[in-house]
Amino acid sequence: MTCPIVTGGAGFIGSALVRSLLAGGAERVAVIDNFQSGREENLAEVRSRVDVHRADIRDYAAIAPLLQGAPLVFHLAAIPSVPRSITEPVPSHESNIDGTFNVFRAAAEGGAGRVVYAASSSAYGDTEVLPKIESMAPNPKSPYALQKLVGEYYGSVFASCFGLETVSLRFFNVYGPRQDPSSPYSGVLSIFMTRLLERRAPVIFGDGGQSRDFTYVEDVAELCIKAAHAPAALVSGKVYNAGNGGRFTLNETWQTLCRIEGVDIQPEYGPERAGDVRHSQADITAAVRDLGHAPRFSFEEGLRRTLAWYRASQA
Ligand code: UD2
Repeated sequence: MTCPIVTGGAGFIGSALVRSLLAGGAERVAVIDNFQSGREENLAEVRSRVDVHRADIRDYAAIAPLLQGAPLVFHLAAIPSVPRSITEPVPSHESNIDGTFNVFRAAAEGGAGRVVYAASSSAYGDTEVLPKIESMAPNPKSPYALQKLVGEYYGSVFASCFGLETVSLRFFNVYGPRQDPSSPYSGVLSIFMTRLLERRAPVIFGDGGQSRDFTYVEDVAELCIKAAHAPAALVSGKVYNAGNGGRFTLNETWQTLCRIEGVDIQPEYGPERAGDVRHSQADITAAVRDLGHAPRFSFEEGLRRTLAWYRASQA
């Protein structure tokens, strides 16, 4: 394989990364996806420049030949969701830990150039201090958080023991066009957006005072590409926050959406979710310094763009 590869490339974030790679000069991009949550239509307008391989990262024999000699591997394939990892811990473990090990192993044995790994802000758990900085001790509160953390550790160990260049990016609550709102495990903003357009109240789990550093998908895609090209001596084996740097409570977020849309809908409240982190906010100093991270989308701008996409896709 001579072009960049994106595992999970038919998914919400993966397909945004594929589009950014192509827009940034890649002639072709290869995608590995098992299409469990990925969708062909996410790649529709770039499909002629994408080599799609329907394969599962849990199947080493299937993916190893695809990663052979790849200049860059972006490993985004995963079963996301904190609550899903609690109700269905086995598939989540198999994809997120075993599958991730397979990707690192295939990349190392196949002589791949670098692996950029999609880690998660959930690794921090609840910290006494905000924003959260990479030097803080991880404190995973859910199987998902632990699984994503294990992937980071594998990334560091593959760098130190097997000479594979790796960079882990802790994604902070990524949102934007194409995030699938249809599952109970969907990201909160995709659910809020569709509820808003249907003029229905969302259900907020807990008191709505929990906060997130919501990060627009294009900013994350750009950062993945920057992480792929940063000097190895500086970044390989390391972990960086991939956030926006801000923090909004769910109550504030719903109010902002209602204001943008010009409606007044009171949310409903339900029980707090198991494994939920209370507050999340990234210190992005290290990513700015070492990777050139430069988020372009304010929260309100990102919300407006995303809402416009959901409106168009429902029309
Ligand atoms: C975690 C990670 C995130 C990413 C993601 C992948 C943290 C802080 N963030 O996101 O970086 O790895 O996992 O899945 O750990 N909620 C509602 N109503 C709903 C849906 C959700 O109130 O209908 C709440 C939920 O309880 C939580 C917040 O919204 O407090 C965000 O939930 P989410 O599932 O969108 O993402 P989260 O924070 O688990």
